[in-house]
Amino acid sequence: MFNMILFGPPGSGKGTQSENIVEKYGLVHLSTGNLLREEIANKTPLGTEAKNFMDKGQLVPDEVVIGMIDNSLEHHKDATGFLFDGFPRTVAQAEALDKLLSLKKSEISLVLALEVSEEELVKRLLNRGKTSGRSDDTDEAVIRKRFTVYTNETEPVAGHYRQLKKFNSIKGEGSVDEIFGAIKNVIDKRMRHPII
Ligand code: B4P
Repeated sequence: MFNMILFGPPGSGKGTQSENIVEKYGLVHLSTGNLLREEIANKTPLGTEAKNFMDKGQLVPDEVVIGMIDNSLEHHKDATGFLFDGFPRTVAQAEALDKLLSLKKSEISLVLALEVSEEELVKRLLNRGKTSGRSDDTDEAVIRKRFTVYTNETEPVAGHYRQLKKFNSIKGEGSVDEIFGAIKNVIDKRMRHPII
């Protein structure tokens, strides 16, 4: 199996590039953000709870997102690999993911981070907020709060995978095609030289 994590701050292009990666490499796309927004759209109790956190720019509790990922892995037993987008966002989520995969005799093959400056991120998210209807993208204070949460809770996940020698990063600014070209180089290299 080839399992990768697309990593980076809110608005760095994870959702955008995930579409390209999934199409080219046939991985199953698991985006916790999309799964949570589906729960909200379906007005489930989980969605109602999650919306309270998301609208404030906070993370949804670990046990909620870990449970969602566990269910999704079970639903795709025949997958040849997974692309995790926006997950894990805390070290506890990363440890839980490593455990879930090891139960399936698998592991993370690659973590790839997209690096984008904060000013560019704010511009992209406010721009998306104009058309997406996403309530977490319309208020600059909420966007800035998401960056603080990212620095405090999510950045340490990079250290977790750096220690395991699985962490790589590329510049996430430029055209979508240019960035996808750089992503393909890293993935192809890792597929040729897996970490054993
Ligand atoms: P997510 O849905 O993961 O969203 P995101 O981080 O805001 O955005 P993403 O990075 O995917 O956006 P993209 O760059 O594609 O999370 C939303 C919320 O859900 C979180 O704040 C949290 O509350 C909750 N949540 C999700 N997962 C969780 C977890 N594991 N644990 C706890 N809580 C969780 O797109 C951004 C914009 O940039 C788009 O408009 C796009 O068109 C544009 N763009 C992309 N690439 C570009 C480029 N190269 N140049 C210019 N613009 C570009």
